Amino acid sequence: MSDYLNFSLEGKVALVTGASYGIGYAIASAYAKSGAKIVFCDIKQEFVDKGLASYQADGIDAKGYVCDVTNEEMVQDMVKKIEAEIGVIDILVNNAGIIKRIPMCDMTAAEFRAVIDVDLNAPFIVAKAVIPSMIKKGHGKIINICSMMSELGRETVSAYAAAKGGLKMLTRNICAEYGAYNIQCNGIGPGYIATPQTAPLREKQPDGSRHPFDQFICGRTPAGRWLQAEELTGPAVFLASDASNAVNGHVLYVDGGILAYIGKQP
Ligand code: NAP
Ligand code: GCO
Repeated sequence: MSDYLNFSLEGKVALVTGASYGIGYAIASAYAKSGAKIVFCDIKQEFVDKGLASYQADGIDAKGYVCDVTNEEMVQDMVKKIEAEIGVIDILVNNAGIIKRIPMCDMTAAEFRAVIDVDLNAPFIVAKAVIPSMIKKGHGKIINICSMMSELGRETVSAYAAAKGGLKMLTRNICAEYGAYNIQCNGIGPGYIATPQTAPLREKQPDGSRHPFDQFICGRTPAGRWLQAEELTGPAVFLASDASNAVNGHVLYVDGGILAYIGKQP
């Protein structure tokens, strides 16, 4: 079969950061089912252990490392260990991320920096750690998990939007700088996904009614619902496979149509 229709990840090593649960877990699981060897990291051993137990329960043989992706020394050490123990990383998904929902003028510079550190500096650090071996190997796939906030702003998420907007441009710049080495760097821009990160936006109100944001976002989404992390996996496998070798510097929005829609008339 020609590479153009090769969606398999057979024999590839995939590192997904922050993949003990949530979107990272869904993507890593889909990669395993497409034939890849899965490696993931999380900031705490307890979350790595929980993640390993989940992967095992799903019949997935994953390897987990404790690594704070904002710490360049830890990242460099982790990548060296992965290369020695598993093999050169063919696919990197920069998934680890945090958000702080604070009105900008109430946010401290330290809080702003903390979000930028995980959501923008860390993808730079991890990509920089894996690219040299990808160049030597003659190919590589880097997928950065962007956001609606790579394109849109909203109240209380200034740091997160700045980071995710920057991540879109980092994606394009890695494409520009390393496309010549057969490295494709693309983004996935999820819409609103039901994960622990968005749980506060879906919490039932004291009177049992839906959270106002829950109602708002369903009205802003043509699909009329929150998306599931598993709905990102097909696009994630495509961008990790040879089928996307001519796709580079692109952010694929998997948002149920939010970016195309002005919103339901009240
Ligand atoms: P999540 O449930 O909060 O999971 C985030 C993961 O990142 C956790 O495993 C977390 O580990 C890990 N992490 C955080 N800081 C880290 C660090 N310094 N080093 C290593 N791991 C770290 O988030 P999610 O909803 O799955 O989102 C995953 C990615 O998708 C994020 O980049 C997020 O911005 C993006 N995204 C989410 C949505 C959505 O609607 N959910 C939409 C668009 C984009 P700990 O638990 O140990 O902190
Ligand atoms: C928020 C949400 C969003 C999602 C996602 C949307 O507070 O608006 O957390 O930012 O996480 O990034 O694409």
